[in-house]
Amino acid sequence: MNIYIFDMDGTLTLSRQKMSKDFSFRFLPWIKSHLAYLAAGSNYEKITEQLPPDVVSSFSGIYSSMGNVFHQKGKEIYRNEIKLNKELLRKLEAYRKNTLYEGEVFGNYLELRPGMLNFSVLGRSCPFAEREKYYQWDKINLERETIAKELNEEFSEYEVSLGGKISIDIVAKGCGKEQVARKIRELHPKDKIIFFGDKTLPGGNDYSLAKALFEVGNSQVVTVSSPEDVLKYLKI
Ligand code: M1P
Repeated sequence: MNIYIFDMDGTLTLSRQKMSKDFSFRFLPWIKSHLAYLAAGSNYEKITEQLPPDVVSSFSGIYSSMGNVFHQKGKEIYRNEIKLNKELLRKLEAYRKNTLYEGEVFGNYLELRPGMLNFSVLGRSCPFAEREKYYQWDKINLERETIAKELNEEFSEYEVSLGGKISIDIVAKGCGKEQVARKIRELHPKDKIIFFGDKTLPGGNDYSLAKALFEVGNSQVVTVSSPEDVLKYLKI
């Protein structure tokens, strides 16, 4: 039997958007007849906002906050916490203050989730149009990539990666999505694992999971650019 793992933002949905009606119509019958897990950077609350309840309940388990929280049948099974270094927080404040982005910035730029911190210079409370505006600017100016590189060099106890469109995810070393590979391999020692993610290359927040799956063996990583790619690959 194959075991499937899906990232959420950029893979099953557009970043921070609800699963489209067409996608859920085609995906729901498929997931009901397969064994699948979710491995999202988002927290559980956002997952239940973005995915319809029958899709949520069809997963065999849901790993949220980069694998630091695990839910089964709507019940939280475990959660990890993260210790934040004051110097790291000071640095993040300085990035926000000294950004070269000239558009408006918004609140909730530091979002603490179980086992991780999500940082966005733009601020998570931005309207959707501003999210796209920053994303296009960042694609040219590589602000997030530069911040992640600098933080990874300076703070060896953390791992900093790019997830969605406006933010970066910070976890304690070894406490990112790679945890999911080991947990699922323990639950399913002999089955082939197939993982779908959009940020599976170095620097992306699916990379540690893709790498860990390679290490645990008998697995495959499918890199997608959109939910459409998932449907095409699954032929549904
Ligand atoms: O799951 C991918 C990412 O989705 C969101 O990213 P952004 O708001 O930058 O588009 C965040 O929830 C982020 O943590 C997560 O990794």
